[in-house]
Amino acid sequence: MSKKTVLSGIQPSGSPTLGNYVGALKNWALLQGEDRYCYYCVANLHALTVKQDPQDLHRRSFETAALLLACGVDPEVSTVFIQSDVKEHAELSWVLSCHTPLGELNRMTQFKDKSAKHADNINAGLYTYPVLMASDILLYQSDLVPVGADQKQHLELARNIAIRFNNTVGETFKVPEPYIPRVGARIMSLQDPTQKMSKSDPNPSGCIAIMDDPAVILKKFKRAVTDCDNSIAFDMENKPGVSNLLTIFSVFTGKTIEESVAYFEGMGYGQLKTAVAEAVIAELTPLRERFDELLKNGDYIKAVLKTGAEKARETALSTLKDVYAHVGLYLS
Ligand code: ATP
Ligand code: LTN
Repeated sequence: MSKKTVLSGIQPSGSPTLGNYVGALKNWALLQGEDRYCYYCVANLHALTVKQDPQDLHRRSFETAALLLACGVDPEVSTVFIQSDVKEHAELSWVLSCHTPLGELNRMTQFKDKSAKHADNINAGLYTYPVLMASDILLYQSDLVPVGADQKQHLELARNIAIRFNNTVGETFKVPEPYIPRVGARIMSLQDPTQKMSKSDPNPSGCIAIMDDPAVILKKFKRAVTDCDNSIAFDMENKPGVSNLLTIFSVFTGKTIEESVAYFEGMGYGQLKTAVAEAVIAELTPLRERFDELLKNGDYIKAVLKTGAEKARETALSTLKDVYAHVGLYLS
C-alpha cells in the first residue's frame, strides 16, 4: 500500500490553547508513523489576515514551531516548517483563487465571524483565506487533514477546488479528507460555553493556554461557567458548560463521556472542576517543561525549520510546476 500524506497548519496568532491541542496538535503527533508522510506548518501568512505586531508575529511563529515539537511532533519523522518559507503556497493560492467562484467564498462562516470581530479591518486576505488554506493542503497531495470542527467547511471548499480543477483543467490534485476527532472537536470557552475557545480571544479567562502554569489552569477551571442545578450530565444544548468540562475530562483521561458521567455520580461542580483541572495539568506539565527546554536551544529549532522548509519546498515545487503546465503559465 502506498504511503498516505497528512498535512495541517496552525496560525501563530496568539498563545495556543487547549482547543488547539485537543482539536489538532494532539492528533498531529498521534498520526505520525512509518506508513505516513506528515507535513505540519506554522501558518504565518494566514495570521496576517488580522492585525499583527511584526515582532510579536515573528517571535510567536518561532515559539509555535517549538510548541509543535513539545507536543510530540518528531522532526525526524515529520516535516515541520513555516509557511512563508515555502513561497509556492502563495503562488498556488493565486492560481487557485482564479478557479474559485465568489459564491463559494461567500458561504464561509469563519469569514462572517471574523469580519464581525474585526470590523475595522475587513481585508481581501480575510476573504480569500480559505483559498490559501486549500493551497497548503493541495500542494502536498494530502490525503488526510487533522483539524478541529471549525475547519470542516474550509476542508469542504479545498475538496471542491481540487475536484473542479481536476475535472476542468486536468488531473492534478489528490482530493483530501478531513480528520476530525470524535470527542473534543470543538472545545468551548470556559466563560461563554456557546463560543469556541480561541487563541485570539481578547478575554483570556475563558481560555486555557497550553503554556499556562498549573495554578492559573486550576483558577480558570474553578471559575468556569456552569449552571445552577448542580447535576453532572452531558447535554450540550441545556448544559453547555458542564458538557464542555465533561468533554475535556474525557479527552484527558481516556474515559468515554458515559464513563466520565458515571465517574462523577454523586459529586458536585466543585469536584468536577478540580478533577478536570488535575487531568489537564498532568498532561500539559511535561509538555510545558519540554517547551522551555526547546526554547533554550534556539539553534536546534532554527535547524529543524531550515531542513523542514527545504523538504517541503521539494514536494511543493513539483506540484506547482504541474499546475503551471496545466494552466499554461510560462516557466523558463
Ligand atoms: P484564531 O483564534 O486566531 O482564529 P484558533 O485558535 O481558531 O485561532 P487556528 O490556528 O486557526 O486556531 O487553528 C489551529 C487548529 O486548532 C485548527 O485545526 C482548528 O480547527 C483547531 N481548533 C481551534 N480552536 C479549537 C477548539 N476550540 N476546539 C477544537 N479545535 C480547535
Ligand atoms: N486555517 C486553519 C489553520 C490552517 C490549516 C492549514 C489547517 C492553515 N493552513 C492547512 C489545516 C490545513 C485554522 O485552523 N484556522
